[in-house]
Order: sequence, then structure tokens, then C-alpha cells
Amino acid sequence: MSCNTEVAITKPSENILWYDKPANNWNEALPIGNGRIGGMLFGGIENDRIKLNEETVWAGEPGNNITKDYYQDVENIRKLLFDGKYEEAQESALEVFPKSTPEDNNYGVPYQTVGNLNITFNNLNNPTNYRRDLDIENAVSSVSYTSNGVNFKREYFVSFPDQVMVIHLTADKPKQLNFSLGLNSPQNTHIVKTENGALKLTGTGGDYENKTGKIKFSTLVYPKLTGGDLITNENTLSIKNADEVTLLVSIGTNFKNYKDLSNLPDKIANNYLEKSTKKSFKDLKEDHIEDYQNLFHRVSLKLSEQVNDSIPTNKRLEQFATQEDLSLVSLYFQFGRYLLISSSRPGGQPANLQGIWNDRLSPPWDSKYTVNINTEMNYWPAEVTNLSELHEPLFSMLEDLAVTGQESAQKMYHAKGWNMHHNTDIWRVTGMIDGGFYGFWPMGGAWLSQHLWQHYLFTGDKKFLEKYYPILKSNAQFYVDVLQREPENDWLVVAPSMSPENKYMGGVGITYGTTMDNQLVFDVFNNTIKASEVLEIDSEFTDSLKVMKAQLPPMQIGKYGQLQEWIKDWDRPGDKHRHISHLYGLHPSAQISPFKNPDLFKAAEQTLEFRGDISTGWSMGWKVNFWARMLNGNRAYQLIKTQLTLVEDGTESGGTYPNLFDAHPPFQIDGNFGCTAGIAEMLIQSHDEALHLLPALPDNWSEGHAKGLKARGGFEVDLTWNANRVESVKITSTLGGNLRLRTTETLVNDDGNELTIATGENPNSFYQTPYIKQPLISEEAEIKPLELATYHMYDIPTKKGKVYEFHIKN
Ligand code: FUC
Repeated sequence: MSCNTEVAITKPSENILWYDKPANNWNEALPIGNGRIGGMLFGGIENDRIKLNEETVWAGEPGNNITKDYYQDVENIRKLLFDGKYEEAQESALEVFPKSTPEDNNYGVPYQTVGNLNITFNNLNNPTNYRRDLDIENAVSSVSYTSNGVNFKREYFVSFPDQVMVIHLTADKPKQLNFSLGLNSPQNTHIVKTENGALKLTGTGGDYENKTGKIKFSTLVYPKLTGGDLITNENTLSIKNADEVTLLVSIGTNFKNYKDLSNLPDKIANNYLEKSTKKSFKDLKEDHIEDYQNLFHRVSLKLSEQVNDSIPTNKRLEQFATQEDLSLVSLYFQFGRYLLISSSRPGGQPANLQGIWNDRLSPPWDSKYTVNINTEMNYWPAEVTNLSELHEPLFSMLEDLAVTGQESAQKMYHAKGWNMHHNTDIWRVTGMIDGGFYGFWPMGGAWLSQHLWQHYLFTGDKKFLEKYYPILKSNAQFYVDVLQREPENDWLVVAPSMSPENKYMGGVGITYGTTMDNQLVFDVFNNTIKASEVLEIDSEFTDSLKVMKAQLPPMQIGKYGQLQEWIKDWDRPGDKHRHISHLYGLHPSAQISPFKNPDLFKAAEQTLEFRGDISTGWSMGWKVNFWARMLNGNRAYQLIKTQLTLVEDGTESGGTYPNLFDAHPPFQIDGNFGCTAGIAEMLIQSHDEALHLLPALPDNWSEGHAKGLKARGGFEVDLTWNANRVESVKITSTLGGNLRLRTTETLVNDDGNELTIATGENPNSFYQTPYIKQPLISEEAEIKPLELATYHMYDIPTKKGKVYEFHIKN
């Protein structure tokens, strides 16, 4: 019988999330997606709900959010700051850029839901044997149960190659499938009807602030039946006595790019639908799995031989606080990779605050792009976990922002180049958002553009660098024009600005020369200088950057031994703020090193101690990375444990929901991605002159392997460890060049000979890290660099395409 067209796939149970009940709420539902189309699956028995998303369904219309020339206002605030009138400066900033949206402007628009597909089943009788799962090995979710002696099964996935969501319903006896299909949407403007044997939902994105909703979308649900009858009603479809049904869900919108809405939603939805109706379910599924596994299978992580898969995932999470379950950590790691593969594909939009999964018209923080940490964090796993091409949507957004951001640079700062503030949306707005407290941070472009340089360091792709160099340069140009001399030391600083979302005195965040800003400008200048050297262009411009770079403020150590967050020693030891922006220099940047500037390293540790562990989800995810960079595996693991604390829908603290979504709270996807990257960072690091093996392995991760992680310089790393020591390492060199290894072990090659001890600077250009000046007070400081003798450093000259294997000396 055709309902047995199962594809034979072996299912290693370590990569499965499963539950014994349907989802009660969003944070129990399971996400599927292909970057563009997303679904949240509730797996109800009588009523199944699938929440539908398409990544370009946002409120509003094209256009930036800068209504006038603000230069004089900025100048006035700058002057107040340099005169030490900080409170007045903050008041003035809030007057010019009020907290609530001014009538003639907007603060960015929300990402919105398409609506819901409802499947209502008839004739069920006391269903038993219920199971709902998400197999992230092949990106297929399923629901199964038994009713009236019949075993029912549903499978769900969203195919990237075919651009449709596929839901396959089967029963193990003929003529058992009886259900109806309905679509609805909370969108103010929408219509549901039936058309050519499909159910159709058309709608328009919402009006928001001063913007009119202009996104049009079209959703088609087409059932393909084996046996049985399809009954077409006015706005529902019914299926009677079918043997097997494949539902194809296709969505199109009019969005072409951030300023062009000339695509035809119906045509797009129809085209994808037509193509996929010609394929069998088996082919759709096989093509989907092949495409997905091509990405997913690049990395494997094993932390324990024991896979605790006999209890539902929510129960495992609940027990995690008290019982060791290391395969839950590797599942969580791979789930982060699954989420990136499912929410960010080349040619599409970058993952937003909720990836692509949102069931509201007005989600938290509009589910847009918050770029003072969140959007960047989404992409931390991209390179190191070998999903480099999934970084592309972010680069493509940068191409847009480098255009729209010229308006904010000109109108707000009278500067050349481009900039943006702390948020953007699908229309690529670059002006101030959320008013003159949270919004006065002209650094979004500085942080986002780091990703361009990092992609180059991992891939060595010169063509890519050539293409994106103008964006780096134009962002550097903005800071060349905008930097000011501060009154006390004549250092070059950004003013006004803030240390994201934090304040240094009651209600006052606005200031100049914050540590993070200085670190960011340092990186912007440095990346541009380095890129111009690689491309052998623009040396005159970059010579001027070198001069300015030397005049940026140094990082400073404050009276509590902490790394100062501000240009003055305003830090409070009791400050638990979720943003630890001034440690940007520790991670993701590489300006603080235990080997090069140990006093700063020590000060960063003091800062981490003051801030504490417990916080919002993403903040804990960042701290996993920080402690990994502190080379403290046990503390990093402690943070993972804190982050993997089960929280339920509506809980007010950070942690992890039953569906393994990160809880800010509420759900925010950055914490998933941050922690995934942090786990990789515990196993290899490649930012500080060498490829460091097991830099932060916790005591209880005594044996395991990580295969396929990527390091800067294009090295792919397969690592096995035992008794907490590197056992063997296999490195594929995709670019050639010197491989410098840092490890606590004595490593030998196949002949049993110890590797060549490293000397001098690493000649590999992808490993040459520029360090910012020592802090002012460091000359008196006693702190010595981390003993290099603790580590072995080896140099191995490598050839492109060759594989190198080493193991521990017995
Ligand atoms: C930043 C954070 C918040 C939240 C928001 C989306 O503003 O400070 O915690 O993550 O982004």
C-alpha cells in the first residue's frame, strides 16, 4: 500500500527532541523551516495547529526613519557631554529623540505572522501511544498515535530545494484519513477561500507608526490524496476516507528587496506549488534530507556515550539541574546548528530576534534586528560550526545598510560613509530607534561589519573581501569624520554614544568614548587596514587610519580591578547588567589576551565576577563564550547549566523552554546561537595567534570528540580527547599556510616524532592579531602573562587540500 512509502533513514537517537504530549503553548511547539518559510508545530491529536511564517512578512513599507537634519542637536549634546553636563545631555537627547515614537517618524516595524493552518480530525477514539518528535538529524518532525486500532502518523518538514512546507499524513489501514483544513490569520486585512483544489490565504502586512502596511502575501495549501475524496467548501477543505495525504504549503510575497515590492505573491506561491506537486512525497523528502544533511553532517559532537533518550526532552531538561546528561549538551549544540540551517539561507533574510518563528503581529521588540548584541550573536556559530554560507543573509543585509546608512551618517552627523544605530528592520532603517536613551549608539555598523572580516579570516575568500571592502571602508570613513577629541586626554572618541543599554548614573547612559566603542572603532580601522593590505589598494586612506587608531583611548583598569566600562571609572561592583559590552574586546573580538595583555585579561575576569552568571538567556550564552575565552572550562559549563534551566511559558527568568528554545524571557533565539558558539569556543579557539586545542574543557567532559569544526585560516579540525587530554587531532588545511597549534599535550606525528616547536610570530596572516595599547596603569601592575610554558606550541607548514594527523605522545 502506498502509505508505507517510508524512506529508510537510520536515526541516531542523540539528535532527537521528543515529547509524549501535544504542545500546549508556543514554547512547547517545535520549529521547522527552510530559511524563508517557518512553521511551529503543536502536534494536536484532534486539532493540529501549524503557525506559519514567511521571512518577508513585516509591517510597514519601504523608507528610512530619519525625518530631518539633526546635526545641530547632536553638536549641542556633544558639547554638554564635553562640558561634563551629563544629565543635561541625557535630557536633551530624550527631548530630541523622545522615548515614544514621534508622530512623523517610526522606531522600526514588527516582523509579523502569516497565520495558522488548522487540521481538524474526525472519528478519533481515545488515542493512545502518542509521540511527537523533531529529528534534527534530518530536519523532519513527526507525530504518531493509535486510535480505533489504527496507527496514524504525520510528518512535517520545510524543503529548501522545493521551497514548500510538506505535511504527510498516513494510517496503517486504508481509508482512515478524515480531516478538514482551515486557514486563518490575525492580520487585519486578509481573505481565506478555496481555489483550484487548494485553500488560499491572502493578506497584507500591518500599518505601523507612520508607515502603511504594503507587504502582500499569498499562502496556498494543496492536498494530494491517495484514495478518498476531497470536498471543497467556501473557505475550508475536507478530506474523506483517504489512504494517504500530502499537504503542500506554499507562500509567496511581493517583497523583492528593501525598496522594491514588485514581486507577485500569487505567482511565486503557485510556481513553487506546481513544481512540488509533480514530485512524489518520497522524492520531496529525500531531496530535503540530502540538502539539509549536506550542512548538518559537517560537524559531529560527542560528549558522552550515554544517550538519555528514553525520557521526553522536557523531562531531561528538568533533570539536568541535578543529573549529569552530557548528551543533552551536544543535542543543544546541534539544535543551535539546526536552527541556523532552518532560519538563515543564502538569498534570504538574516535570522531575526526569533529566527523566523513568530505568531504575533506585535512580537517582543518587534522581533526585528537588534544589533547592539543580538543579531551578531545569531551568527557566532556560522563560521566555527562549519555553516559558513549561512552567514550570507547577514552580508547581504550589510550591502543594503551601507546604502541606507549613508542617510543617517549625513543627516545626523554630517559625516561621509555609513552608520546605523542599535536596531534595524526589513526596510533597513538606520536612524535612532527607541529614543535618546537606548537608541543613541551610532555603532551598529561597526559591530556588524566585523562579520565581513571574520568570514574572510575563516575562509580566506579574497573575492568576497574584494566585494565587501567598500562597506568596511565606508564604515571606517564614517568614524574618520565623526571622531572627536575629548577634553581631558585628547583621545579620539565617538560622542555622543553609550555602553549599550547601561547607565553610569541614575537614568544617564549617554556619554563619549565608552570602552566598547573604542574597541569597535579599533577593529573597524584595523580590519580596513588589513583588508587594504590583502587587496593591495587604498594605502593613503589606511595610512590615515593608522594615525587615528593610535589616538584611540586605551582600555583602562578601574579602582575595583575591573575593566572600565566607561572612559571614567564609573563602574559599580554590584552592577548586574545583562550587557557586558566592554568585554567585546575579550569576545567576540581578540583584543584581550592572557598571553599579551594579562592585566586586561585579569580585569576582564573581575568584571565577569562582578556581573555574575544569572541573567537573560542571551547574556548567559555570551558568558559561556567569555568563560571559554578565560580558559575556564568548568565555569563555562556552569553557565551552560544555568542556561539549560527549564523554564515554562510565562516564567520571568532566563533559561530554556521545553522545546529547547532560549528564554530571554520570552523566547529569543540569540541565546540558542550564543551558547552553541560558546560550546565550540570551549573546544577550539583560533583568534590569538594559534589554533588552541581544548582551551576550556570542563573536568566532567573527560572524553569525547568534535569533528568538523572550523578554525581561522581555513583549517578544519577533528579532535578526540580522553582523560581530559587531547588524544588525536586531524586537521584538513583548505588554504595551506602555517598551522600553529597550542595544546597542553606533547604531540607527535605518525612517525612518533614530536612536532616542531613554534618560534617567533605566526607567519600565517590569518593569525596575526593586533593588540590594543596596554592600559595606562599597567606599568605598575604585577600581573604576568599566562605562562606560555603551560602550553606546547607547534608549527606545522601545511599545503592546501592536505590532511595532517597528530596524537598524544604515549
Ligand atoms: C537588547 C537587550 C534586551 C533584548 C533586546 C531584544 O535591547 O538589552 O535584553 O534582548 O535587545
